[in-house]
Amino acid sequence: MSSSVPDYLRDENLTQETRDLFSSLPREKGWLVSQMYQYQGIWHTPALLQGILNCQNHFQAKDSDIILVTNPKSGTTWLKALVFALLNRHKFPLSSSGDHPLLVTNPHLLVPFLEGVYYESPDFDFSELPSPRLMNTHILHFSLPESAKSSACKIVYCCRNPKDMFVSLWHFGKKLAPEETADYPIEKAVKAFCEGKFIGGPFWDHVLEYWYASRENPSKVLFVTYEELKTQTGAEIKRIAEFLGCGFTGEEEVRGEVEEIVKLCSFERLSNLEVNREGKLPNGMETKAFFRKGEIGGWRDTLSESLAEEIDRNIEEKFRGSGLKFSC
Ligand code: PAP
Repeated sequence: MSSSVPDYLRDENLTQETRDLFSSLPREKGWLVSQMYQYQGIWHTPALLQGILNCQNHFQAKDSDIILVTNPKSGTTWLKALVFALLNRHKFPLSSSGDHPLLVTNPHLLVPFLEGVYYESPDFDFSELPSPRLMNTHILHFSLPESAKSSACKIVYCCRNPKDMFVSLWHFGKKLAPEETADYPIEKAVKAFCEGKFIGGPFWDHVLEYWYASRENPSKVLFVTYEELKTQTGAEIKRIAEFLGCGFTGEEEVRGEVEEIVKLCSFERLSNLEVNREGKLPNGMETKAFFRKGEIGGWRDTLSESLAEEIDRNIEEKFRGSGLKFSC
């Protein structure tokens, strides 16, 4: 793989136990990675699977924890920024936002990615994080560490319409690993996505598990969408704050705190910061890779009508009867 490929797409640092487990798992040659493995129903890169196993074995959730969950490319970076800003609005006031951490630090460095950290530093001490601990993951609900399910910790799940998510991942992969993805036609990738044999897939299992969990236990799991975040950002920030038990006071609203968070975390603001244009994460990934278009319906310039219809048909079938609809 080329040197720009982040650690979590490699297959180094795997324990012997994990290599043994791999031999019993279904495997496929995937887009972007030479091998993906299916574990607890989801297709993973070897490194992220190692991270998930470490996380399942070692992570102990606390009642006060907040875990942000997404499918890759569904709004992770944005959600991290929004929730970081709202939780820390007293510590880092928004009005004097000239020195706000989000202006000088990429959101991924402010909110640790559980399986990524557990892959890169298996001994990382999460107990050192300030309370409430704010973390993110792509782990399926079923596969979350037991304590994350049994404790009172809060989960905010953000879902994005599958065509935009797929297209975002497609471009991300091409940027990250141009040589490895060059000969892989998009038709084949759409087919794999619709069969569920795509990194992080099946898409529908991931989304539906959290969708049903949010309906069964609305005080534990909050379900938000990228599209609603985009069209009514302020209202969604308030909804997330209420859910997390740190709703805005009337005075804060009058002072315009919600609007300050909307502005600070907007695509335009974050994507133009030096740290997000020129920066790199410790694993070598360029921070600009997390900011592309930030639009609803941006899939139109990448997917042909027939590929879009193929995804639509598949999604319609998988989500039928769930009560969850994708509008674009
Ligand atoms: P990750 O799961 O790998 O961390 P994630 O942040 O979910 O990635 O996805 C990046 C997408 O979010 C990009 O979408 P696009 O490819 O369709 O453009 C990126 O542009 C978008 N994004 C990043 N920050 C923001 C933001 N502040 N507002 C809206 N969209 C954003």
